Amino acid sequence: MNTSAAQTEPCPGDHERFMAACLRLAMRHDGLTGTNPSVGTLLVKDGVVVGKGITARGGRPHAERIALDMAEDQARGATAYVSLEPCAHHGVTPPCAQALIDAGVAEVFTAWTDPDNRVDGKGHAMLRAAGISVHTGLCADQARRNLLGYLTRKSAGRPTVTLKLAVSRDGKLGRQGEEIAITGPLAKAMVHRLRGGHNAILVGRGTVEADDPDLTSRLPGLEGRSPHRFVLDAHASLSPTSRLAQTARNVPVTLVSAVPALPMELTDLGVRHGACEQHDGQIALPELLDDMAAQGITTLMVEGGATVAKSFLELGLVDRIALFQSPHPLLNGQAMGGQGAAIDSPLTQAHLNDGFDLDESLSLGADTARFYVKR
Ligand code: AOF
Ligand code: ZN
Repeated sequence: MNTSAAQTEPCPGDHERFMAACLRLAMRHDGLTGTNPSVGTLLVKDGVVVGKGITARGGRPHAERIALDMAEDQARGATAYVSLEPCAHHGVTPPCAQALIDAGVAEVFTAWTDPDNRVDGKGHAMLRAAGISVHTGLCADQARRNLLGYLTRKSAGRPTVTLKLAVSRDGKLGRQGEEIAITGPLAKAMVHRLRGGHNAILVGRGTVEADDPDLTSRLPGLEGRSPHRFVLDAHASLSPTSRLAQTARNVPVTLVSAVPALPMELTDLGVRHGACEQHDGQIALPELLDDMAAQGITTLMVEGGATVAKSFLELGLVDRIALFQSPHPLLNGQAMGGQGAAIDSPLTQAHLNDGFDLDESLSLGADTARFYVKR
């Protein structure tokens, strides 16, 4: 028996392992590739990785090109794992499907078909027509979760929306007009990590007034990943001394406002004006999200407050929920004190039961974090 051949023949578990590695690779450039999705590619020969690539910052070159350049001649006869169907179109770069064919790759595994109408199955078809054996849908669930921003922008023309809520055990978000820390330092660090994985973050004017947040990502190594900050501020009344206004030169701040122009003291600080449509005196959220998608924003995190969260939920605009929960009730536990009326969380068990699946659950010290994905 030829044992060495048997050892190098990948088993189904290996294919999944390589694709999982590919998906993790792609995540490194999430939010850094503009309107292009961040894709990962591994080229594997005799069980050894001979090439790897991630869609470059800014969106080009594509992942396959980078992996092929690394592998050079070793790409011949190799197996390619690509987190998204290789492109079939002549865009800014030549088609990756053709590049894989030209390099002599023998077999291709992909996790998801590219919904871009210039690709949409044509990449797979080109590879098959060239005699390459193609397997699609490997690790598809994980790929869908990772690509959700890109997929939502392609299918619904808007960014994917993560609603972040921090609630006390009795389901309160805080108290009117007061800054209360509901959850502890580990949950806070996780929020900063989440911010770093989104292109944009949005809050209502009331949250800025109550908390004076800066909404940046301040974890070591993620300082450069702070998202574009949007404030729903119909009357453009953001204080020039707020942390947001004071840091607008370093990390962009846009006031979404119905006024024709922002006050000069805000524009002087670098605060941008986002025009908006209004419906019944309220900022029209679907149109705002369309505008964001047109600017290349694929992932948006909504961080409060209760009214903004409620509007997003009611309009069915929430794709993911990051729910942080403290074990303490607001009224009796460590978060007690203060005089303002308690604010109820707009998220109900009925919302979760009807529309979301629990994806992941974590303990963060005494707090818990639960991540839900729209069904
Ligand atoms: C791939 N590999 O790494 C990425 C792909 O403007 P272009 O020419 O860069 O094309 C953008 C489209 O390419 C994008 O909408 C998506 O369909 C695909 N992205 N394809 O083969 C990659 N990022
Ligand atoms: Zn490509």
